[in-house]
Amino acid sequence: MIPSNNVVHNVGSRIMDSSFIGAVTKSLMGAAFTVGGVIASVGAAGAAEPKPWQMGLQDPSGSIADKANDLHNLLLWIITAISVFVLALLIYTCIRYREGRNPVPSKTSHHAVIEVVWTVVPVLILLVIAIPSFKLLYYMDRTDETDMVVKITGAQWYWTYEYPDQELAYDSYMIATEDLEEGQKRLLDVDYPMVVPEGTRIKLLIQANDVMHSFFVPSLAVQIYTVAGRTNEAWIDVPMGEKTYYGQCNQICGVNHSYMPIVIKAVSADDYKAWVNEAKEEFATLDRPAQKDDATIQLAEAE
Ligand SMILES: [Cu+2]
Repeated sequence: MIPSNNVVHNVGSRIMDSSFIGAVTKSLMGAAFTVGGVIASVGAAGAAEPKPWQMGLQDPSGSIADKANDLHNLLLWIITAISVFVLALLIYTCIRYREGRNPVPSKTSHHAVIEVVWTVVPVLILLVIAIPSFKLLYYMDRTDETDMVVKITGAQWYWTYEYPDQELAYDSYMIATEDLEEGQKRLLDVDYPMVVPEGTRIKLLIQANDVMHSFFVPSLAVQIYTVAGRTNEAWIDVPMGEKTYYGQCNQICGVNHSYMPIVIKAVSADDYKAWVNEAKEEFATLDRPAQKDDATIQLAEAE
């Protein structure tokens, strides 16, 4: 028996969490500090969320996000160098070979050396990009070292979190703008966040109840589609420190797509135990209205 809970459900709008120009600026400045793999790590307390007028990515949390951020910074250096080089070449050509200075244009149509260079150099650049990309892809694909499992189900328009080891499940709805309390974030805070212990690696089993959704938490660098009838797997590396990570569904999933935010709350191990006990009591009396048609869900246990 997996109990659950069902509360208010509401509206809001999407928030952009990054912009390209901002990312370039920030990363160019940030890259100087990140060379050598040193990432300015985020403060232990607080929240990972989009900020008004934010430029650049959210601060990375955990090993996956650190690596993704490093790759992003590397790519920005490369893409910036290529863009500057091409622009300089264009400007030089326009000036040097303008009609006034160069009235009789060259009729050259082949140049073996140049052709070899402009084929080989891009291949080398792609190789330089591919190696860290594949390393990251394999790193974030799966891991055997997870400490616990959370099963996440996307539904129109809320999330269901299930802790199979704890026999605990509940729904998570956005808090309506009119119901917000002091300090709560509009369009981002939810009634029941996904609570996890700090410093854990968590396997996520992700599926959908109806249409496609996407579980996206930028600061943890996790984004995975939820598909009905299929279980996708991902994992997150929640670092030490009590912190709240905000995310959103980022697959257009219907009229209230913008109103199914994700909140992951990392707490200390003791607080987590206390929360599990409380949650078991709180959600035990409720049935599972959203998923009453599901067969009783039997999940694989964490290794
Ligand atoms: Cu959705």
